[in-house]
Amino acid sequence: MRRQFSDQVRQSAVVLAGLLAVLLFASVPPRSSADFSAPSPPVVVPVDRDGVQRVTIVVDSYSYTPSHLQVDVGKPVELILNSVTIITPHNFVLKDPTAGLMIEEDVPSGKGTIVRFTPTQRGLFPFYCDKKLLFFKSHRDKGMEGLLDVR
Ligand SMILES: [Cu+2]
Repeated sequence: MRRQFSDQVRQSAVVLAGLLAVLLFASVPPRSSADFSAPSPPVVVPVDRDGVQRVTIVVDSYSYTPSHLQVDVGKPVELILNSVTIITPHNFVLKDPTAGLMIEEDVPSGKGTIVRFTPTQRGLFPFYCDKKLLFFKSHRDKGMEGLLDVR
């Protein structure tokens, strides 16, 4: 009798734990571009005399400034990423294989990096820093992300 009772308790505990796990899992939505509310209006990247859409982005912990960019489709883009951090390394990740964009560039502390590409599809493309220290939150989770609006 006693054993039966403890078995029942154990079974209930397992069922409860399962339910809890399902609830926890279900309450974490998948990340998408819709999760990032970019500051509006976007910075319209100007076209230089050489036909390149060129903009300088300040890379800091944990931000890109500006973080919301608007560019024209089919014209080359040049992002001049200037890090102003003293120690923390960052990077710039913009990946959308269907749009032919597979960018992952390191931005070492206190240094500059230039990212060049030509967008061939219109759309909203999130970019972010995926650096992360041990068990801490990723830089993206700390707000280090932005949005490229290709029109
Ligand atoms: Cu970072």
